[in-house]
Amino acid sequence: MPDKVQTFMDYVKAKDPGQPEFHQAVFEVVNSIMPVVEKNPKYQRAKILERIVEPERVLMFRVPWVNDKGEVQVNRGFRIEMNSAIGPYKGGLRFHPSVNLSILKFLAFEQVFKNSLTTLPMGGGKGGSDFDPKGKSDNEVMHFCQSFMNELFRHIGANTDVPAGDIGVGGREIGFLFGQYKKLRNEFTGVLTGKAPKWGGSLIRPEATGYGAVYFADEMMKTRKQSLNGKTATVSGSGNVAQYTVEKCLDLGCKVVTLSDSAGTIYDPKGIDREKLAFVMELKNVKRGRIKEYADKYGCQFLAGKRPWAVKCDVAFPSATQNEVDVNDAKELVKNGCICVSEGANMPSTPEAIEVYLNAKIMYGLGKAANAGGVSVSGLEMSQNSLHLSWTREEVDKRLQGIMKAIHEQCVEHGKEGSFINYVKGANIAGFIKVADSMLDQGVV
Ligand code: NDP
Ligand code: 2IT
Repeated sequence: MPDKVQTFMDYVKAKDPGQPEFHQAVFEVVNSIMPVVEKNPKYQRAKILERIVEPERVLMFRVPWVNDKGEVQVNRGFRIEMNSAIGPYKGGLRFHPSVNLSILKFLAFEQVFKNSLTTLPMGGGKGGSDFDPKGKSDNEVMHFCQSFMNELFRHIGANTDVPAGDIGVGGREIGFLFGQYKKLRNEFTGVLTGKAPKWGGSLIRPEATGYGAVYFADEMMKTRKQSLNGKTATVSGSGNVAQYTVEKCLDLGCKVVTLSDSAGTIYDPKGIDREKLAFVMELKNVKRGRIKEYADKYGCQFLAGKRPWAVKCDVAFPSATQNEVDVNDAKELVKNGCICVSEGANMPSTPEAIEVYLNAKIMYGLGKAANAGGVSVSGLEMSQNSLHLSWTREEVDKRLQGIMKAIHEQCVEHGKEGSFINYVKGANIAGFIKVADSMLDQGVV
Protein backbone atom coordinates (compact mmCIF):
# COMPACT_ATOMS: atom_id res chain seq x y z
CA MET A 1 0.00 0.00 0.00
CA PRO A 2 1.46 3.45 -0.89
CA ASP A 3 2.62 5.49 2.15
CA LYS A 4 0.11 8.30 1.69
CA VAL A 5 -2.78 5.83 1.50
CA GLN A 6 -1.53 3.99 4.59
CA THR A 7 -1.21 7.24 6.55
CA PHE A 8 -4.71 8.30 5.58
CA MET A 9 -6.17 4.90 6.45
CA ASP A 10 -4.45 5.05 9.86
CA TYR A 11 -6.18 8.40 10.41
CA VAL A 12 -9.60 7.03 9.40
CA LYS A 13 -9.22 3.90 11.53
CA ALA A 14 -8.05 5.85 14.58
CA LYS A 15 -11.05 8.16 14.26
CA ASP A 16 -13.62 5.41 13.73
CA PRO A 17 -12.32 2.14 15.11
CA GLY A 18 -14.57 -0.90 14.79
CA GLN A 19 -16.03 0.02 11.39
CA PRO A 20 -14.39 -2.54 9.08
CA GLU A 21 -16.84 -2.24 6.18
CA PHE A 22 -16.48 1.55 6.21
CA HIS A 23 -12.68 1.27 6.25
CA GLN A 24 -12.85 -1.18 3.33
CA ALA A 25 -14.97 1.17 1.22
CA VAL A 26 -12.76 4.18 2.05
CA PHE A 27 -9.60 2.24 1.21
CA GLU A 28 -10.87 1.26 -2.22
CA VAL A 29 -11.67 4.87 -3.12
CA VAL A 30 -8.62 6.49 -1.54
CA ASN A 31 -6.27 3.95 -3.12
CA SER A 32 -7.60 5.00 -6.55
CA ILE A 33 -7.73 8.75 -6.04
CA MET A 34 -4.53 9.45 -4.05
CA PRO A 35 -2.51 10.19 -7.23
CA VAL A 36 -5.16 12.77 -8.22
CA VAL A 37 -5.08 14.37 -4.77
CA GLU A 38 -1.26 14.44 -4.83
CA LYS A 39 -1.29 16.26 -8.16
CA ASN A 40 -3.86 18.81 -6.96
CA PRO A 41 -2.75 20.93 -3.99
CA LYS A 42 -6.19 22.61 -4.08
CA TYR A 43 -7.75 19.37 -2.78
CA GLN A 44 -5.06 19.07 -0.10
CA ARG A 45 -5.44 22.68 1.08
CA ALA A 46 -9.22 22.30 1.34
CA LYS A 47 -8.80 18.97 3.23
CA ILE A 48 -11.18 17.32 0.78
CA LEU A 49 -10.22 13.78 1.81
CA GLU A 50 -10.64 14.46 5.52
CA ARG A 51 -14.01 16.13 4.83
CA ILE A 52 -15.32 13.53 2.41
CA VAL A 53 -14.98 10.67 4.93
CA GLU A 54 -16.87 12.63 7.59
CA PRO A 55 -20.66 12.33 7.18
CA GLU A 56 -22.41 15.70 7.10
CA ARG A 57 -24.88 14.29 9.61
CA VAL A 58 -25.57 10.92 11.28
CA LEU A 59 -29.00 10.23 12.74
CA MET A 60 -29.66 7.33 15.09
CA PHE A 61 -32.99 6.79 16.72
CA ARG A 62 -35.22 4.42 18.66
CA VAL A 63 -37.91 2.55 16.71
CA PRO A 64 -40.43 1.02 19.12
CA TRP A 65 -43.38 -0.99 17.80
CA VAL A 66 -45.84 -3.67 18.90
CA ASN A 67 -45.89 -7.12 17.27
CA ASP A 68 -48.98 -9.24 16.49
CA LYS A 69 -48.79 -10.88 19.92
CA GLY A 70 -49.00 -7.48 21.59
CA GLU A 71 -45.35 -7.51 22.66
CA VAL A 72 -43.27 -4.33 22.53
CA GLN A 73 -40.25 -4.50 20.22
CA VAL A 74 -37.35 -2.05 20.02
CA ASN A 75 -35.20 -1.59 16.93
CA ARG A 76 -32.60 1.01 16.01
CA GLY A 77 -33.07 3.37 13.07
CA PHE A 78 -30.32 5.18 11.15
CA ARG A 79 -29.86 7.73 8.41
CA ILE A 80 -26.38 8.73 7.26
CA GLU A 81 -26.44 12.04 5.37
CA MET A 82 -23.00 11.69 3.84
CA ASN A 83 -22.53 14.39 1.23
CA SER A 84 -24.79 17.01 -0.38
CA ALA A 85 -22.25 18.78 -2.61
CA ILE A 86 -24.02 17.91 -5.87
CA GLY A 87 -27.63 17.45 -4.75
CA PRO A 88 -29.97 16.34 -1.97
CA TYR A 89 -28.88 13.24 -0.03
CA LYS A 90 -30.07 10.20 -1.98
CA GLY A 91 -29.81 6.51 -1.25
CA GLY A 92 -31.66 3.47 -0.03
CA LEU A 93 -32.87 2.09 3.28
CA ARG A 94 -31.77 -1.39 4.36
CA PHE A 95 -33.76 -3.49 6.82
CA HIS A 96 -31.63 -6.45 7.89
CA PRO A 97 -30.52 -7.78 11.31
CA SER A 98 -26.85 -7.18 10.39
CA VAL A 99 -27.36 -3.41 9.92
CA ASN A 100 -25.03 -1.23 11.98
CA LEU A 101 -23.21 2.09 11.69
CA SER A 102 -20.22 0.63 9.83
CA ILE A 103 -22.35 -1.01 7.15
CA LEU A 104 -24.51 2.06 6.59
CA LYS A 105 -21.49 4.38 6.49
CA PHE A 106 -19.85 2.18 3.85
CA LEU A 107 -23.05 2.18 1.82
CA ALA A 108 -23.50 5.95 2.16
CA PHE A 109 -19.86 6.54 1.19
CA GLU A 110 -20.20 4.35 -1.93
CA GLN A 111 -23.42 6.15 -2.79
CA VAL A 112 -21.68 9.55 -2.97
CA PHE A 113 -19.40 8.44 -5.83
CA LYS A 114 -22.04 6.27 -7.50
CA ASN A 115 -24.53 9.12 -7.60
CA SER A 116 -21.86 11.43 -8.98
CA LEU A 117 -21.28 8.99 -11.86
CA THR A 118 -24.97 8.88 -12.81
CA THR A 119 -24.75 12.39 -14.35
CA LEU A 120 -27.80 13.38 -12.24
CA PRO A 121 -27.78 15.94 -9.38
CA MET A 122 -27.87 13.67 -6.32
CA GLY A 123 -25.81 13.71 -3.13
CA GLY A 124 -25.19 10.55 -1.10
CA GLY A 125 -26.96 8.99 1.86
CA LYS A 126 -28.09 5.66 3.26
CA GLY A 127 -30.19 4.46 6.14
CA GLY A 128 -32.08 1.58 7.59
CA SER A 129 -32.58 -0.53 10.64
CA ASP A 130 -31.58 -3.79 12.29
CA PHE A 131 -35.24 -4.82 11.90
CA ASP A 132 -35.59 -8.28 10.28
CA PRO A 133 -38.62 -8.41 7.94
CA LYS A 134 -38.27 -12.21 7.58
CA GLY A 135 -41.17 -14.05 9.16
CA LYS A 136 -43.02 -10.82 10.02
CA SER A 137 -46.65 -10.31 8.99
CA ASP A 138 -47.67 -7.45 6.69
CA ASN A 139 -49.26 -5.84 9.73
CA GLU A 140 -46.01 -6.00 11.70
CA VAL A 141 -44.01 -4.61 8.78
CA MET A 142 -46.51 -1.74 8.49
CA HIS A 143 -46.30 -0.88 12.18
CA PHE A 144 -42.54 -0.98 12.08
CA CYS A 145 -42.41 1.27 8.97
CA GLN A 146 -44.80 3.75 10.56
CA SER A 147 -42.71 3.97 13.73
CA PHE A 148 -39.51 4.32 11.67
CA MET A 149 -41.06 7.23 9.74
CA ASN A 150 -42.38 8.85 12.93
CA GLU A 151 -38.78 9.95 13.54
CA LEU A 152 -37.28 9.99 10.05
CA PHE A 153 -39.87 12.38 8.60
CA ARG A 154 -38.40 15.43 10.32
CA HIS A 155 -35.03 14.90 8.61
CA ILE A 156 -36.04 14.16 5.00
CA GLY A 157 -37.82 15.94 2.16
CA ALA A 158 -38.01 16.05 -1.64
CA ASN A 159 -35.23 18.69 -1.74
CA THR A 160 -33.34 17.53 1.36
CA ASP A 161 -32.97 13.77 1.55
CA VAL A 162 -34.80 11.19 -0.58
CA PRO A 163 -34.62 7.57 0.63
CA ALA A 164 -35.50 4.48 -1.44
CA GLY A 165 -35.21 0.68 -1.13
CA ASP A 166 -32.28 -1.66 -0.56
CA ILE A 167 -32.08 -5.11 1.08
CA GLY A 168 -35.36 -5.85 2.86
CA VAL A 169 -37.04 -2.70 1.56
CA GLY A 170 -39.16 -3.04 -1.59
CA GLY A 171 -42.48 -1.76 -2.88
CA ARG A 172 -44.46 -2.88 0.18
CA GLU A 173 -42.20 -1.04 2.65
CA ILE A 174 -41.93 2.11 0.49
CA GLY A 175 -45.75 2.21 0.44
CA PHE A 176 -46.05 2.07 4.23
CA LEU A 177 -43.25 4.61 4.70
CA PHE A 178 -44.79 7.00 2.15
CA GLY A 179 -48.26 6.71 3.69
CA GLN A 180 -46.92 7.68 7.10
CA TYR A 181 -44.79 10.55 5.74
CA LYS A 182 -47.83 11.96 3.95
CA LYS A 183 -49.93 11.74 7.08
CA LEU A 184 -47.34 13.47 9.26
CA ARG A 185 -46.48 16.27 6.80
CA ASN A 186 -49.83 16.61 5.05
CA GLU A 187 -48.08 16.87 1.71
CA PHE A 188 -47.79 14.61 -1.33
CA THR A 189 -44.21 14.99 -2.58
CA GLY A 190 -41.45 12.92 -4.10
CA VAL A 191 -39.82 12.28 -0.74
CA LEU A 192 -39.19 8.59 -1.45
CA THR A 193 -38.43 6.76 -4.69
CA GLY A 194 -39.46 3.25 -5.64
CA LYS A 195 -43.12 4.24 -5.25
CA ALA A 196 -45.78 2.35 -7.19
CA PRO A 197 -46.50 3.95 -10.59
CA LYS A 198 -50.14 4.51 -9.54
CA TRP A 199 -49.03 7.05 -6.91
CA GLY A 200 -45.98 8.78 -8.30
CA GLY A 201 -43.48 5.99 -8.94
CA SER A 202 -41.45 5.65 -12.11
CA LEU A 203 -41.88 2.80 -14.54
CA ILE A 204 -38.73 0.63 -14.74
CA ARG A 205 -37.57 1.56 -11.19
CA PRO A 206 -38.00 -2.02 -9.90
CA GLU A 207 -36.15 -3.34 -12.95
CA ALA A 208 -33.46 -0.65 -13.06
CA THR A 209 -30.63 -2.04 -10.93
CA GLY A 210 -30.66 -5.49 -12.52
CA TYR A 211 -31.17 -4.14 -16.03
CA GLY A 212 -28.42 -1.59 -15.47
CA ALA A 213 -25.92 -4.23 -14.27
CA VAL A 214 -26.57 -6.20 -17.46
CA TYR A 215 -26.34 -3.09 -19.67
CA PHE A 216 -23.03 -2.30 -17.99
CA ALA A 217 -21.75 -5.86 -18.60
CA ASP A 218 -22.80 -5.48 -22.23
CA GLU A 219 -20.83 -2.22 -22.53
CA MET A 220 -17.77 -3.92 -21.02
CA MET A 221 -18.10 -6.86 -23.43
CA LYS A 222 -18.25 -4.47 -26.40
CA THR A 223 -14.80 -3.11 -25.52
CA ARG A 224 -13.48 -6.58 -26.35
CA LYS A 225 -15.76 -7.05 -29.35
CA GLN A 226 -17.81 -9.63 -27.46
CA SER A 227 -21.45 -9.82 -26.44
CA LEU A 228 -23.60 -11.50 -23.81
CA ASN A 229 -25.49 -13.43 -26.46
CA GLY A 230 -24.78 -17.14 -26.08
CA LYS A 231 -22.88 -16.72 -22.81
CA THR A 232 -23.57 -18.44 -19.48
CA ALA A 233 -23.96 -16.38 -16.32
CA THR A 234 -24.09 -17.00 -12.60
CA VAL A 235 -26.20 -14.69 -10.43
CA SER A 236 -26.24 -14.59 -6.62
CA GLY A 237 -29.18 -13.48 -4.51
CA SER A 238 -32.80 -13.91 -5.55
CA GLY A 239 -34.23 -10.54 -4.57
CA ASN A 240 -34.98 -7.42 -6.57
CA VAL A 241 -31.59 -7.01 -8.23
CA ALA A 242 -31.07 -10.71 -9.00
CA GLN A 243 -34.53 -11.15 -10.51
CA TYR A 244 -34.24 -8.33 -13.03
CA THR A 245 -30.66 -9.29 -13.83
CA VAL A 246 -32.02 -12.66 -14.96
CA GLU A 247 -34.81 -10.97 -16.94
CA LYS A 248 -32.42 -8.74 -18.91
CA CYS A 249 -29.98 -11.61 -19.45
CA LEU A 250 -32.84 -13.54 -21.05
CA ASP A 251 -33.61 -10.54 -23.30
CA LEU A 252 -29.98 -10.51 -24.46
CA GLY A 253 -29.68 -14.26 -25.04
CA CYS A 254 -27.51 -14.99 -22.00
CA LYS A 255 -28.26 -18.15 -20.00
CA VAL A 256 -28.41 -17.80 -16.20
CA VAL A 257 -27.75 -21.02 -14.27
CA THR A 258 -27.76 -19.99 -10.58
CA LEU A 259 -29.63 -17.96 -7.98
CA SER A 260 -29.13 -18.01 -4.22
CA ASP A 261 -30.20 -16.78 -0.83
CA SER A 262 -28.58 -16.90 2.58
CA ALA A 263 -29.36 -20.64 2.84
CA GLY A 264 -27.69 -21.74 -0.41
CA THR A 265 -27.59 -21.81 -4.20
CA ILE A 266 -29.77 -23.43 -6.86
CA TYR A 267 -27.87 -24.70 -9.91
CA ASP A 268 -30.02 -25.19 -13.00
CA PRO A 269 -27.73 -26.14 -15.92
CA LYS A 270 -30.64 -25.89 -18.39
CA GLY A 271 -31.00 -22.21 -17.52
CA ILE A 272 -33.66 -20.15 -15.80
CA ASP A 273 -36.30 -19.43 -18.45
CA ARG A 274 -39.16 -16.90 -18.24
CA GLU A 275 -41.58 -19.33 -16.66
CA LYS A 276 -39.08 -20.30 -13.98
CA LEU A 277 -38.32 -16.63 -13.38
CA ALA A 278 -42.03 -15.91 -12.89
CA PHE A 279 -42.03 -18.70 -10.28
CA VAL A 280 -39.07 -17.08 -8.49
CA MET A 281 -40.79 -13.67 -8.48
CA GLU A 282 -43.97 -15.10 -7.00
CA LEU A 283 -41.96 -17.18 -4.49
CA LYS A 284 -39.81 -14.28 -3.32
CA ASN A 285 -42.05 -11.23 -3.68
CA VAL A 286 -45.46 -12.64 -2.75
CA LYS A 287 -45.02 -15.89 -0.81
CA ARG A 288 -41.72 -14.69 0.68
CA GLY A 289 -40.33 -18.24 0.57
CA ARG A 290 -36.82 -19.71 0.23
CA ILE A 291 -34.95 -20.34 -3.05
CA LYS A 292 -34.57 -24.04 -2.22
CA GLU A 293 -38.21 -24.43 -3.30
CA TYR A 294 -37.03 -23.76 -6.88
CA ALA A 295 -34.80 -26.84 -6.74
CA ASP A 296 -37.66 -28.89 -5.30
CA LYS A 297 -40.03 -27.73 -8.04
CA TYR A 298 -37.72 -28.01 -11.05
CA GLY A 299 -35.67 -31.00 -9.87
CA CYS A 300 -32.28 -29.32 -9.99
CA GLN A 301 -29.43 -29.19 -7.49
CA PHE A 302 -29.56 -27.14 -4.27
CA LEU A 303 -26.08 -26.41 -2.94
CA ALA A 304 -26.91 -25.93 0.74
CA GLY A 305 -24.84 -23.25 2.48
CA LYS A 306 -22.90 -22.56 -0.76
CA ARG A 307 -22.45 -19.47 -2.90
CA PRO A 308 -22.61 -19.76 -6.71
CA TRP A 309 -18.97 -18.99 -7.50
CA ALA A 310 -17.73 -22.56 -8.06
CA VAL A 311 -20.20 -22.98 -10.92
CA LYS A 312 -18.56 -22.49 -14.33
CA CYS A 313 -19.62 -19.30 -16.10
CA ASP A 314 -18.53 -16.65 -18.59
CA VAL A 315 -20.04 -13.76 -16.65
CA ALA A 316 -20.81 -13.38 -12.93
CA PHE A 317 -23.36 -11.00 -11.41
CA PRO A 318 -22.92 -10.86 -7.61
CA SER A 319 -26.32 -9.48 -6.54
CA ALA A 320 -26.81 -10.37 -2.86
CA THR A 321 -24.62 -8.52 -0.35
CA GLN A 322 -21.20 -7.16 0.66
CA ASN A 323 -18.14 -9.42 0.75
CA GLU A 324 -19.94 -12.37 -0.82
CA VAL A 325 -17.01 -13.07 -3.18
CA ASP A 326 -13.77 -13.75 -1.33
CA VAL A 327 -10.28 -14.34 -2.71
CA ASN A 328 -10.84 -18.07 -3.20
CA ASP A 329 -14.16 -17.51 -4.94
CA ALA A 330 -12.47 -15.01 -7.27
CA LYS A 331 -9.67 -17.47 -8.07
CA GLU A 332 -12.25 -20.15 -8.77
CA LEU A 333 -14.19 -17.83 -11.10
CA VAL A 334 -11.07 -16.94 -13.07
CA LYS A 335 -9.86 -20.55 -13.17
CA ASN A 336 -13.22 -21.65 -14.59
CA GLY A 337 -13.02 -19.14 -17.43
CA CYS A 338 -15.10 -16.22 -16.15
CA ILE A 339 -14.19 -13.15 -18.23
CA CYS A 340 -16.52 -10.54 -16.77
CA VAL A 341 -17.86 -9.61 -13.33
CA SER A 342 -20.62 -6.99 -13.10
CA GLU A 343 -21.67 -6.15 -9.55
CA GLY A 344 -25.37 -5.66 -8.84
CA ALA A 345 -24.66 -5.67 -5.11
CA ASN A 346 -22.69 -3.04 -3.19
CA MET A 347 -19.07 -4.04 -2.46
CA PRO A 348 -19.72 -7.78 -2.98
CA SER A 349 -16.04 -8.50 -3.69
CA THR A 350 -13.38 -8.34 -0.98
CA PRO A 351 -10.25 -6.23 -1.72
CA GLU A 352 -8.27 -9.45 -2.25
CA ALA A 353 -10.88 -10.75 -4.72
CA ILE A 354 -10.63 -7.46 -6.65
CA GLU A 355 -6.86 -7.92 -6.89
CA VAL A 356 -7.43 -11.35 -8.43
CA TYR A 357 -9.72 -9.87 -11.12
CA LEU A 358 -7.32 -7.02 -11.90
CA ASN A 359 -4.27 -9.31 -12.08
CA ALA A 360 -6.16 -11.69 -14.37
CA LYS A 361 -7.17 -8.66 -16.50
CA ILE A 362 -10.78 -9.76 -16.71
CA MET A 363 -13.52 -7.16 -17.15
CA TYR A 364 -14.48 -6.03 -13.66
CA GLY A 365 -17.37 -3.60 -13.24
CA LEU A 366 -17.46 -2.54 -9.59
CA GLY A 367 -20.77 -1.92 -7.85
CA LYS A 368 -20.67 1.86 -7.81
CA ALA A 369 -20.58 1.84 -11.62
CA ALA A 370 -22.41 -1.37 -12.53
CA ASN A 371 -25.33 -1.08 -10.09
CA ALA A 372 -25.91 2.67 -10.52
CA GLY A 373 -28.96 1.99 -12.72
CA GLY A 374 -31.23 1.74 -9.68
CA VAL A 375 -30.39 5.10 -8.21
CA SER A 376 -30.35 6.60 -11.72
CA VAL A 377 -33.98 5.70 -12.29
CA SER A 378 -34.67 6.96 -8.76
CA GLY A 379 -33.23 10.26 -9.99
CA LEU A 380 -35.52 10.05 -13.01
CA GLU A 381 -38.44 9.39 -10.63
CA MET A 382 -37.52 12.62 -8.80
CA SER A 383 -37.48 14.48 -12.13
CA GLN A 384 -40.90 13.13 -13.09
CA ASN A 385 -42.30 14.03 -9.64
CA SER A 386 -40.99 17.59 -10.00
CA LEU A 387 -42.57 17.87 -13.43
CA HIS A 388 -45.82 16.29 -12.17
CA LEU A 389 -45.88 13.87 -15.08
CA SER A 390 -44.72 10.37 -15.89
CA TRP A 391 -42.68 9.01 -18.76
CA THR A 392 -43.35 5.76 -20.66
CA ARG A 393 -41.39 2.55 -20.07
CA GLU A 394 -39.58 3.12 -23.36
CA GLU A 395 -38.58 6.65 -22.40
CA VAL A 396 -37.24 5.63 -18.99
CA ASP A 397 -35.45 2.57 -20.35
CA LYS A 398 -33.82 4.65 -23.08
CA ARG A 399 -32.58 7.16 -20.49
CA LEU A 400 -31.33 4.31 -18.27
CA GLN A 401 -29.34 2.83 -21.16
CA GLY A 402 -27.92 6.27 -21.96
CA ILE A 403 -26.85 6.75 -18.34
CA MET A 404 -25.17 3.32 -18.12
CA LYS A 405 -23.26 4.15 -21.32
CA ALA A 406 -22.24 7.53 -19.87
CA ILE A 407 -21.00 5.85 -16.69
CA HIS A 408 -19.02 3.39 -18.77
CA GLU A 409 -17.46 6.23 -20.79
CA GLN A 410 -16.36 8.02 -17.61
CA CYS A 411 -14.71 4.78 -16.41
CA VAL A 412 -12.88 4.44 -19.73
CA GLU A 413 -11.77 8.08 -19.67
CA HIS A 414 -10.21 7.85 -16.20
CA GLY A 415 -9.37 4.14 -16.05
CA LYS A 416 -7.55 3.33 -19.28
CA GLU A 417 -4.21 1.57 -18.69
CA GLY A 418 -2.95 0.83 -22.20
CA SER A 419 -5.46 -1.55 -23.73
CA PHE A 420 -6.84 -2.55 -20.30
CA ILE A 421 -9.68 -0.65 -18.63
CA ASN A 422 -9.32 -0.45 -14.86
CA TYR A 423 -12.93 0.30 -13.92
CA VAL A 424 -12.04 0.59 -10.22
CA LYS A 425 -9.70 3.46 -10.88
CA GLY A 426 -11.94 4.97 -13.56
CA ALA A 427 -15.14 4.99 -11.50
CA ASN A 428 -13.48 6.24 -8.33
CA ILE A 429 -11.59 9.08 -10.01
CA ALA A 430 -14.52 10.23 -12.15
CA GLY A 431 -16.94 10.05 -9.21
CA PHE A 432 -14.51 11.88 -6.92
CA ILE A 433 -13.55 14.80 -9.15
CA LYS A 434 -17.12 16.05 -9.60
CA VAL A 435 -17.87 15.91 -5.87
CA ALA A 436 -14.50 17.36 -4.83
CA ASP A 437 -14.74 20.28 -7.26
CA SER A 438 -18.28 21.01 -6.10
CA MET A 439 -17.09 21.04 -2.50
CA LEU A 440 -14.35 23.52 -3.46
CA ASP A 441 -16.90 25.77 -5.18
CA GLN A 442 -19.09 25.83 -2.08
CA GLY A 443 -16.39 26.79 0.43
CA VAL A 444 -15.53 25.21 3.76
CA VAL A 445 -18.91 23.94 4.91
P1 NDP B 1 -33.47 -7.91 -1.64
O1 NDP B 1 -33.80 -7.77 -0.21
O2 NDP B 1 -34.54 -7.81 -2.66
O3 NDP B 1 -32.71 -9.29 -1.88
C1 NDP B 1 -31.54 -9.58 -1.21
C2 NDP B 1 -31.04 -10.95 -1.64
O4 NDP B 1 -29.71 -11.13 -1.17
C3 NDP B 1 -31.87 -12.08 -1.04
O5 NDP B 1 -31.85 -13.17 -1.90
C4 NDP B 1 -31.10 -12.36 0.26
O6 NDP B 1 -31.28 -13.69 0.75
C5 NDP B 1 -29.68 -12.18 -0.18
N1 NDP B 1 -28.88 -11.77 0.97
C6 NDP B 1 -29.05 -10.63 1.71
N2 NDP B 1 -28.18 -10.60 2.71
C7 NDP B 1 -27.45 -11.73 2.61
C8 NDP B 1 -26.39 -12.25 3.36
N3 NDP B 1 -25.90 -11.59 4.42
N4 NDP B 1 -25.87 -13.43 2.96
C9 NDP B 1 -26.35 -14.10 1.88
N5 NDP B 1 -27.38 -13.65 1.14
C10 NDP B 1 -27.91 -12.47 1.49
O7 NDP B 1 -32.33 -6.81 -1.91
P2 NDP B 1 -31.84 -6.18 -3.28
O8 NDP B 1 -31.92 -7.17 -4.38
O9 NDP B 1 -32.50 -4.87 -3.43
O10 NDP B 1 -30.31 -5.88 -2.96
C11 NDP B 1 -29.25 -6.79 -3.27
C12 NDP B 1 -27.94 -6.05 -3.33
O11 NDP B 1 -28.01 -5.04 -4.34
C13 NDP B 1 -27.53 -5.31 -2.05
O12 NDP B 1 -26.12 -5.34 -1.95
C14 NDP B 1 -27.97 -3.88 -2.32
O13 NDP B 1 -27.25 -2.95 -1.56
C15 NDP B 1 -27.64 -3.77 -3.80
N6 NDP B 1 -28.33 -2.73 -4.54
C16 NDP B 1 -29.69 -2.64 -4.57
C17 NDP B 1 -30.32 -1.67 -5.31
C18 NDP B 1 -31.79 -1.60 -5.43
O14 NDP B 1 -32.27 -0.77 -6.21
N7 NDP B 1 -32.57 -2.41 -4.76
C19 NDP B 1 -29.54 -0.66 -6.05
C20 NDP B 1 -28.11 -0.88 -6.03
C21 NDP B 1 -27.56 -1.87 -5.28
P3 NDP B 1 -32.14 -13.91 2.09
O15 NDP B 1 -33.56 -13.71 1.67
O16 NDP B 1 -31.82 -15.30 2.53
O17 NDP B 1 -31.68 -12.88 3.08
O1 2IT C 1 -27.48 1.10 -3.44
C1 2IT C 1 -28.30 1.75 -4.14
O2 2IT C 1 -27.92 2.46 -5.07
C2 2IT C 1 -29.73 1.64 -3.83
N1 2IT C 1 -30.09 0.86 -2.94
C3 2IT C 1 -30.72 2.48 -4.56
C4 2IT C 1 -30.76 3.87 -4.00
C5 2IT C 1 -31.85 4.75 -4.54
O3 2IT C 1 -31.97 5.86 -4.01
O4 2IT C 1 -32.59 4.35 -5.46
